[in-house]
Amino acid sequence: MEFVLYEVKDAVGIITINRPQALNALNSQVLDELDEVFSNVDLNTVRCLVLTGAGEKSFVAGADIAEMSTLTKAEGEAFGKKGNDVFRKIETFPIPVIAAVNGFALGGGCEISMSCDIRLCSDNAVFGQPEVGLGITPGFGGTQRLARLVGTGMAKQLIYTARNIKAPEALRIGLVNQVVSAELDEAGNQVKSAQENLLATAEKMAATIAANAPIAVRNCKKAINDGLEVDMDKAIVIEEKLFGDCFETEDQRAGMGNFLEKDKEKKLKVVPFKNR
Ligand code: CO8
Repeated sequence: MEFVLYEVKDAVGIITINRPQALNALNSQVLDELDEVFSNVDLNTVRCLVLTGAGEKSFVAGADIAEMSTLTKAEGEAFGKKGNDVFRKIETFPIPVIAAVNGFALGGGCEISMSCDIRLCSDNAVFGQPEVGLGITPGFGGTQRLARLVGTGMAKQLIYTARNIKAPEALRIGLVNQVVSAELDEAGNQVKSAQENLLATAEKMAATIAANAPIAVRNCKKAINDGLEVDMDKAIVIEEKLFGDCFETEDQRAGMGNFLEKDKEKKLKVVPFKNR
């Protein structure tokens, strides 16, 4: 692959969009490669993913403006669908995906981060939906996911004004879960850059998630995602079914067994997912 890197550390997969010469902008090839990487994640061994961008400056500076500049209406719609299909795949991917947003997350960059389950960002991150300034609407789910994440009024304000916001404001409005700065030692010397610390924080969170019961974690993601699309009466039925689905699994037996046996480490002795 030319533009997407994939690395596995224990049960955590790290996907890096690697097109720094264009600030990791999403062209068709990047979208195709992302689709392929997600299709090839070994779900028997990997339990959580981290998605990030190469370099310190940019997570993803949007869809590729040069590629989009000459599209016809039909081609524009098809390009939107291409991105939406990949982003929906991320959103509904069986295991959690953490976006580690290092720098610019504009347009399609903000949108791909919103298709992830959790967003962590470095303190130099900049979010925005600048599309109306380019004569288009957000086209990779921004009009839908931003409103769901930060509320209709704030989403409309950000999208209509095309104003970029910095990490502290993104945190304040609930667009990101956490802002990560450089790690300093007691003397104030930098131990890790914000980018390094961001990745370390994301990997640590992913490892924590990966150490929990995998069937339960998957069912939580599905329950939250599917439940948000229906009314509460239907939503609690979705939860009941996924809750029930956990029983008689090794996850549940081991998880509750550890508690009852007063296992000091309280570590889940869960089997690989394929042995379910
Ligand atoms: N597309 C293509 N190339 C890009 C993009 C992009 N989105 N962003 C940056 N680049 C390229 C630049 O052209 C430049 O290339 P070169 O060195 O060959 O000239 C290189 O990356 C470095 O960029 P800059 O020199 O501009 O770097 P600066 O530090 O001066 O500025 C910015 C950084 C502020 C991030 C600036 O690059 C910028 O404004 N980029 C565009 C941001 C943007 O508007 N993004 C939204 C795009 S629209 C979108 O994402 C819609 C998604 C839905 C699509 C639906 C399709 C139907």
